[in-house]
Amino acid sequence: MKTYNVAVAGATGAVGNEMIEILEERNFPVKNLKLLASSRSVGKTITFKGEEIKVEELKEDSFKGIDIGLFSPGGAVSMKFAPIAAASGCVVIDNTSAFRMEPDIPLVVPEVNEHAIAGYKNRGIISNPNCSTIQMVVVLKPLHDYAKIKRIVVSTYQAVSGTGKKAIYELEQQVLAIYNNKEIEKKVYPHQIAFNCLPHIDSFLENGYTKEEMKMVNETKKIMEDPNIQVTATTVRVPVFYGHSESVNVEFENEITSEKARELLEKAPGVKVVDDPTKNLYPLAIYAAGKDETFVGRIRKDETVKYGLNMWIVADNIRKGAALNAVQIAEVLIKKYL
Ligand code: NAP
Ligand code: 3JN
Repeated sequence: MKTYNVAVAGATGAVGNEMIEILEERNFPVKNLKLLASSRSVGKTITFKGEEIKVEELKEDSFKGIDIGLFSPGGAVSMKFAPIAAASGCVVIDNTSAFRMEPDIPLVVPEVNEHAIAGYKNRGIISNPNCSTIQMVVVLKPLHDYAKIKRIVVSTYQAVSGTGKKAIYELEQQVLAIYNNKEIEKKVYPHQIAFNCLPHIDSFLENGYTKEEMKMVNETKKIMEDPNIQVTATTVRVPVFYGHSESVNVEFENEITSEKARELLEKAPGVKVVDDPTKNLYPLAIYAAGKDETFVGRIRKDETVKYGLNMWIVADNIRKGAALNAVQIAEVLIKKYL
């Protein structure tokens, strides 16, 4: 079997760590694995397939001989290093928002628009969408193909792991401090996150929305290849460690019953329907954590419009929302293109 030299940039982070685990779990044909992070991490080691690999500093010459670069070092770092890596012949799969909306860079969720991967040839870069967008489009694509979506109204309930390792620590520490009657520390979020919900993810824009909300609006249209789908979003951070949940209201051009939607989703790739209210069964973040599928339930008619549905969508934001989706793209890349 052909094997590949793979580099993970951002290897010590929440997403990078998960990418390394998923490469091992899925037995990705790795010849050599190079682990890259900031100068702060030089000297650390990470185990891959029983071997301790030293973390190196991400530098301009890091990509000589590398075939595939899995990037999650933050937007500014990707903006600088992804083109350098691509120029040295490496195909970059980038988890940041740096290139997502560039017209000649594919933005890919394999279950939805796998064919777009061919566009890696343009600039040697493929973008991985935002986690909240990924889990929503995996579920909505089969429904769009059947009944054509007119409008989506989504509210998210996003886990702290979406903000990285420091935010996971902040929630743990705040919970401990509150139980021990101590002052909480706020370093990552502007307000207490323990036992609270913050309607604020990423920075605010002039239109009153946050960047996270506008990522959902714009990325959905690009991935679904339909600029006419109307999307409006409210993104909320909740005190959950892993697993983003979403309340999604969809209005369609054509008729679609909740039974038909359930039938389509039972067959949809990467989707698992968990929808039996008589047994209190619906998707939950605590069960989605560590899983590959995107879970959907509470599928029901929106009784206020002619053709509409409401549903509840949950996925592991670090797996399907980031690392797994990136590795799935790499799998298609080696199978069909490299
Ligand atoms: P994290 O846990 O804070 O990890 C950040 C990683 O980037 C660490 O490995 C860090 O290395 C590295 N890094 C930071 N500055 C660097 C530099 N100047 N040069 C090289 N490496 C550098 O964050 P995360 O949750 O893994 O997220 C990382 C990025 O992935 C985010 O900024 C975002 O763009 C993207 N992301 C995407 C999704 C998605 O929805 N697809 C979800 C989450 C995150 P050190 O440990 O050495 O500091
Ligand atoms: O907050 C979340 O739940 C997901 C966060 C994603 C994220 C965090 C920092 C920077 C992104 C992203 O993927 O859109 C970025 C970014 O690259 O803009």
